[in-house]
Amino acid sequence: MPAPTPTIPLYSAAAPSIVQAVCPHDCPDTCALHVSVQDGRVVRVAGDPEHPPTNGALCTKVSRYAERTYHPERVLTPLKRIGKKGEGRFVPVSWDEALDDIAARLKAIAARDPEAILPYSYAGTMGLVQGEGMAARLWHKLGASFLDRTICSNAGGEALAATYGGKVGMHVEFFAESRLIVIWGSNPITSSVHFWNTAQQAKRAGAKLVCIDPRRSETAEKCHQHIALLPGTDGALALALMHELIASDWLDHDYIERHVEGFDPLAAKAREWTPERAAAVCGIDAAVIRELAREYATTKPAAIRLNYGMQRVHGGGNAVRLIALLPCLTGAWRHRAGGLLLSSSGWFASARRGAWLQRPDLLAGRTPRTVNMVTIGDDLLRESSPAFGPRIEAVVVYNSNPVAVAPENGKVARGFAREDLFTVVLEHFLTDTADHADYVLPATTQLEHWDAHTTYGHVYAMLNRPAIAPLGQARSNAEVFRQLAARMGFTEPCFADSDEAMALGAFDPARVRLDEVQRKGWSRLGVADAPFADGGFFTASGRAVVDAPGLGVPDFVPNYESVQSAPALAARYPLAMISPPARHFLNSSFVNVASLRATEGEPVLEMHATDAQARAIADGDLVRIFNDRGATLARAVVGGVDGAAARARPGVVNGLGVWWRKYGRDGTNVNELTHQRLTDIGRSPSFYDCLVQVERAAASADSAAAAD
Ligand SMILES: Nc1nc2c(c(=O)[nH]1)N[C@H]1C(S)=C(S)[C@@H](COP(=O)(O)OP(=O)(O)OC[C@H]3O[C@@H](n4cnc5c(=O)[nH]c(N)nc54)[C@H](O)[C@@H]3O)O[C@H]1N2
Ligand SMILES: Nc1nc2c(c(=O)[nH]1)N[C@H]1C(S)=C(S)[C@@H](COP(=O)(O)OP(=O)(O)OC[C@H]3O[C@@H](n4cnc5c(=O)[nH]c(N)nc54)[C@H](O)[C@@H]3O)O[C@H]1N2
Ligand code: SF4
Ligand SMILES: [Mo]
Repeated sequence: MPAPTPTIPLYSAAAPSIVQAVCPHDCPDTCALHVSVQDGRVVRVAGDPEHPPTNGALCTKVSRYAERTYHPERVLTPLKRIGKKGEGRFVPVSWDEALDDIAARLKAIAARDPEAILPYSYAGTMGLVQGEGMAARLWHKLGASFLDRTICSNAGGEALAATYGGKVGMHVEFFAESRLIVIWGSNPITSSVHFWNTAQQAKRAGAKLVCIDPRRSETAEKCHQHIALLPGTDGALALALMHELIASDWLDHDYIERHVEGFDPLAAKAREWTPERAAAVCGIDAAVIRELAREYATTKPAAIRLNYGMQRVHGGGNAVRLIALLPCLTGAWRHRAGGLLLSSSGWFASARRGAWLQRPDLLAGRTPRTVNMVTIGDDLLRESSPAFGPRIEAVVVYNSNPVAVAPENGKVARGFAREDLFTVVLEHFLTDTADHADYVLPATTQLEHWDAHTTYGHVYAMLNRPAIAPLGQARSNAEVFRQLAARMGFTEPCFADSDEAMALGAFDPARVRLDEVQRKGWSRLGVADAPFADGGFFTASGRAVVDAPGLGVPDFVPNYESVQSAPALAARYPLAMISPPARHFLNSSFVNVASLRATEGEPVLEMHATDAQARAIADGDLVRIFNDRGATLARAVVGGVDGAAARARPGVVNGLGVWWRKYGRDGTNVNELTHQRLTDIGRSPSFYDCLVQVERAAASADSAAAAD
C-alpha cells in the first residue's frame, strides 16, 4: 500500500508564514487560528484578529497548542500491545503490519456480524472530515453498530429542538447590548471565554450579570449576583419564575398569543410553583426568586446564556424546555439582544453536506443496532442477547477517551480490559483508553490535517488548512479509515476522496460563501439578527412549543440521587457531587500538558467548611470520596471558614474533572463515582446527579502519594 501523499503546502525557511486554521476542540467559541510556521515548524498559534468571534484572542489551553503538538509523549508510530490490557506496554510496528491485521480482524468479525463492531468517538476534534466523515462512510458500508453520541449535549439539544424546532438561538455578539444577562449552568471563564468577554462589554455598559450555578465558579464570583441552587433543581426555579411572571402579569400577551403553542397548560403548571415551593427544592431564598423574576421581566433586553452544565442531571431535558420558554413569555425575543442561547448548531443543518460527507446510503437499507456511548461501561460487559444484540467484539476509538470521561468508569476500564475484545485507538497520546488498545495508531493534530468546521456557539462556517507535515508517521483519521476501506476491498469512489476534497466539499455552496471560506478561512451564515422577533420558530407551527409530541408539558423532574428524591441513599451518601471541568483542561484533553497540569496541581474536591468540619476534614487534607459504585482520592479545598467565600455550597461538593485515571493517586478519577442512568430527554449522562460521602483518607494514602 503506497504511503499517503500529504497535500501540505511547503514553506520556505524565510519569515514565518501564517496558515489559517480552526480550533478543533469541543468548545462553543470555535476560534479561527493563525498558525505561524517557520522552517516547517509551528512557532506560534494565535487568534485571528479579523474573525469576529475570536477577536484575536485564544484561551490559555490552545495558546499552548504548539506545546501539545510537539509534546515528547506524542504517539508517532503505530503501536502494538505487548503487555496486559491497561498496562500501556507496546512495541512500534509498521503501518502495513498494523492496518493489514486490523482490516483482517474487523473483516472476520463483520463476516459473522458487523454489529459486533462498535466505533466509539466524540469531539476530540469537532471537524467534519476527521470526525464523522470518512469514518462514517466506512461504518455505514460495513454495517457496524451505530453509536448514540450523547455524552455531552443531547438532553439540552433535544429539549431545545422540542421547543424551538432546532438548536438555534441568539447571536453571541449581541449579548454585548443586553441589559441583563443570566448565565445559567455555565462557567464561561473556563469553558467559553469569548462569550465572557462579550458579557464583560455589556457589564461595562451597565448590564447586570446573574449567575445560576451550585458552584461559586470563576464566573459566578465575577457576576453581580450568584444564585447557588442545588444541582438539578433548575426546572423548579424556572417554574417559579413563570409563576411570578403570571402572578404579576409581566407577560407579553401579544407574543404569547401569536408565537407560543400551549400556554394555558404551562400556566396551570406554573401556578402550582410558588417561590416558596421552589425555594425549598432549590435550597435558596424565595425572595431571590421573586427578585430575579422581577428583574428578568422588567429589564429589556434580557438574555439568557444557558449552557450544558445544567442539563447533566436526570431532569436536564425538562429544565431546558422550561428555561427556553421564559423569553417566549416575556417577549424577550423581540430584541436582538434578548432571548436565549444554548446552541447555534442548528443554523448549520442545511449548510453542511451531511449525506455527502457521511454517505448513509451505503447502509443499503440496513439499520444496525444503536449502542449509547454513555452506557459503554455496562455494554462492554454485556453478553449477546435478543434485546442487546451481539456481544461487542471490537471497538475502534477515535477523538475520545472513554476510560476517563464516561460515567461509572471503573466498569468502562473493566470492559476495555476484556482479553477477548479487539481494540484499536487512534490517538495523539497514550491516554487511559489507549493503554487498553491492541493497536494504537498515531493521529495527526489539527495543525497537520485538513478539516471543515461548523460550531455550536456562533454562525461562521470555517476551514482548517494544515500548517505542517504530519509529525513522525502520524496519519489523519480520514486517511486511516480510507486505508482500512481499501484493505477491506471497498471500491466505492467515495473511499478515494482526499481529506482536502472532503474539507473543501463539506459545505453547501447554496448556503455558504465558499470563496470567502477559502480566502479568509471563515464565512458568516446568513441568519437574521433577531431571528425570532416575530416568531418563526422552526417547529411545524412556527410557534414555540409547550406540549411537545411524546414529551407532554415540561415539568420539574428531580434528580435520581438527591436528599429529597432518594432519602435512603442520602442517609449513606449525603453530599451531592458535581464534577465540572477544571479550567486548564478540556474534558480529558491537555491533562498531559505539563504546564497546564502543573497549574491544576492535582485532583481536588471543593467542600464547604460546614461539611468539612462535620467530617474533621481540614483544607489540604487528602480525602476519599466514595459511594456504592467506587471511590477516588482528592485533595480537599475547604472554603467558607469563618464566613469567607467558598466555591462549594453546603451539601454540595465539587470534584473538578476530568483527570486521566492514571494521573490520579490511586489510578481513578471522579467518574469512578458517577452513574450510567440517562436523562429524561436525549439519552444523555447524568454526571452531576450523584450522591457521595467524603472522609479523610488514611495517612498511608497521603504519604504513599507524597513519595512518588
Ligand atoms: N476549559 C474548558 N473549557 C471547556 C471544556 C472543558 O472541559 N474545559 N469543555 C467543553 C465542553 S465539552 C463543553 S460541553 C462545554 C461545557 O460548558 P458549560 O456548558 O459552560 O458547562 P460546564 O463548564 O461543564 O459547567 C458549567 C457550570 O454548570 C454548573 N452546574 C453543575 N450542575 C448544575 C446544575 O444542576 N444547575 C446549574 N444551574 N448549574 C450547574 C457547574 O458548576 C459549572 O460551573 O465547555 C467546553 N469548554
Ligand atoms: N465527570 C465528568 N465527566 C465528563 C464531563 C464532566 O463535566 N464531568 N464532561 C463530559 C463532556 S461535556 C464531554 S463532551 C465528554 C468529552 O469526552 P471526549 O470527547 O472523550 O473528550 P476528551 O476527553 O477531550 O478526549 C478527546 C480525545 O481525542 C483526541 N483527539 C483530538 N483530536 C484528535 C484527532 O484529530 N484524531 C484523533 N484520533 N484523536 C484526537 C485527544 O487527544 C483526546 O484524548 O466528557 C464528558 N465527561
Ligand atoms: S476558547 Fe475554545 S475555541 Fe477558542 S481556542 Fe480555546 S478551546 Fe479553542
Ligand atoms: Mo461536552
